[in-house]
Amino acid sequence: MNMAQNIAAGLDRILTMEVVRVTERAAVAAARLRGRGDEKAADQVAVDAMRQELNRLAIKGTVVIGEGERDEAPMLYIGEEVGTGKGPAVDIALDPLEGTTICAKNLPNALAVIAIAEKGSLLFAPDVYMDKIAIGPGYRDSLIDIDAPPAENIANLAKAKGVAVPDITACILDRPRHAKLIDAVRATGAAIRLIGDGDVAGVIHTTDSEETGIDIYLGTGGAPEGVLAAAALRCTGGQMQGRLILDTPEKIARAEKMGISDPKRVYRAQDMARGDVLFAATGVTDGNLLGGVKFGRTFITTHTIVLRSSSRTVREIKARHQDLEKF
Ligand code: VTB
Repeated sequence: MNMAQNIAAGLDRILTMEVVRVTERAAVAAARLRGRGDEKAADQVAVDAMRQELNRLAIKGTVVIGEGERDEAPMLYIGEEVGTGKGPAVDIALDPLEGTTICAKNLPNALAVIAIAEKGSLLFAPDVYMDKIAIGPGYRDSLIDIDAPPAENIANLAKAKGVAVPDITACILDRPRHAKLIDAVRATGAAIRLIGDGDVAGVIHTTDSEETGIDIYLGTGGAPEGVLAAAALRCTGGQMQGRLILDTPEKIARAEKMGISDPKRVYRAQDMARGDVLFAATGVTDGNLLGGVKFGRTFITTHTIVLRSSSRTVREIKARHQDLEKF
């Protein structure tokens, strides 16, 4: 396939390199406010920085997963047009600071995240909870089932991985709503890594279990974070299932307005992020997969992964920024 055909077939390849700046910049801005106990301020600077950089990209972008509805979020709201307007028409899902509390406490795995996909190919998810289950690549299709008991999923995974159940580690958000789930997983003998926030990272961590020690992600988190994680998994090859939790008539109506007619539908990663997808995440705080931003005397270091679904390329970019003025 030549370059022109490649572009016609999906996203512009050049974007893969360009998008890095967007998450790098947001991460550096947020990192300056690590450990200050001010979640809002950290989020705000990340949003400003991401938006500025995003508006330099040669795309005709529409934010589909962003900071919120137009009336509640002045910037990077759902529906906002971003980019220079000259370039491919794309959908964008973003979270300039995934894990605002993590950043405010300077704990592991806060990220600046973005996914770019062909127009109309990202799930337009309402800001409700989503039940999620995810594992990494290399397993047969449908090894996991969101409707099966956790013990069954964990036993199937252990068997497929060729290890004993106690050698499996599940990542779960530390929330009272997960008490039963946590008990059920512990009853199997498997280990749990409880995380305070940041389930985009939690899901992504399943894709490199050797490095992160996480084999499976279980539990409910934000639906927008589910779409972002699905975009990453489309590129790395893991499996994910998600179901929106639409437990009130108001939420069902909200979802309907966004085009969701079956409130009980189970979405796989490929249903949440279709077609060609680009995904980038830069570490804000040190984490299992990505190092956090480091402020040196003469340069700033950032660590980013950039993924693309059509080629399944995983790029890690460690950048040394010597022109400190730009931040
Ligand atoms: C998760 C997590 C986010 O929200 O999606 C979580 O990834 C779910 O909501 O970092 P609750 O906090 O209500 O459980 C965050 O923690 C914050 O957006």
